[in-house]
Amino acid sequence: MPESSRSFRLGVAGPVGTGKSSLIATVCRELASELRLGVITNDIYTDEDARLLRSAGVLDAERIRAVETGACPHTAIRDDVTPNLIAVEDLERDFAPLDVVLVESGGDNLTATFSPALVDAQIFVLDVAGGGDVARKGGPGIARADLLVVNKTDLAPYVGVDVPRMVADAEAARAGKPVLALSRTDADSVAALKRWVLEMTAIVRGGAHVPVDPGPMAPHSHAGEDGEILTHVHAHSH
Ligand SMILES: Nc1nc2c(ncn2[C@@H]2O[C@H](COP(=O)(O)OP(=O)(O)OP(=O)(O)O)[C@@H](O)[C@H]2O)c(=O)[nH]1
Ligand SMILES: [Mg+2]
Repeated sequence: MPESSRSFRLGVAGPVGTGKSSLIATVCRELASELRLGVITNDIYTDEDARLLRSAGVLDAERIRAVETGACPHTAIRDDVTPNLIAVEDLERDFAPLDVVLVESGGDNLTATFSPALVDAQIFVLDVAGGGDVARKGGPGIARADLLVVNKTDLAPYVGVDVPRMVADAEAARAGKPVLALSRTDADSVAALKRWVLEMTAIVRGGAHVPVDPGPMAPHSHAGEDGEILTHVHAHSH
């Protein structure tokens, strides 16, 4: 594929239910008139996220495609990224030229991050409902994603979380990389997210951005389909 038809590939990862699909819907709503967008979702067993995004009506339904990973979400976004790369390249070919393809990871735990072989930059999404101390727990996404989002700040009073404190904890874990307190009900925070995506798009287009691998990950386990526990380590060469 000629270089000019390659989009900026932006990953969105983070624990289950923190608002990854909602953030992608917000980005589409805010930027679909300025940038040519596509979306790839990853779910283990379903295309639920793709259907949710299509029904949000923020982007042409054909520009939103699902990869059913059938396995550990880490595998699909790190170790065997081929199905995702094919999905991204198909989308880029079918709707050429695209400016940005957003790739949503299957929701998982704190350790899942994208391989730089799949995305150019990545957002890691936490939410206040997961607890104010989550940012202090660290992990590769929290420490080294290109942007860390502390989402659903509108819920902070209900779950007893001090947002400035949670943001300060996150900043302390990130050596100067940005942290954004976000709520879809807070227009200023949505504008800040939009600015970050536009700036990152310009940086990646300009060739000045070097994708960074936030890994490595800790060994972890998953319950298999029949209930057995699968423990495995992802080996990576850096
Ligand atoms: N109050 C509030 N709720 C939000 C916000 N963003 C998302 N949500 C809600 O959080 C829930 C989960 O959002 P999703 O966007 O589906 O989260 P996800 O991370 O994509 O979830 P998985 O893909 O299942 O891991 C939904 O009920 C959303 O409506 C927000 O800014 N404020
Ligand atoms: Mg989702």
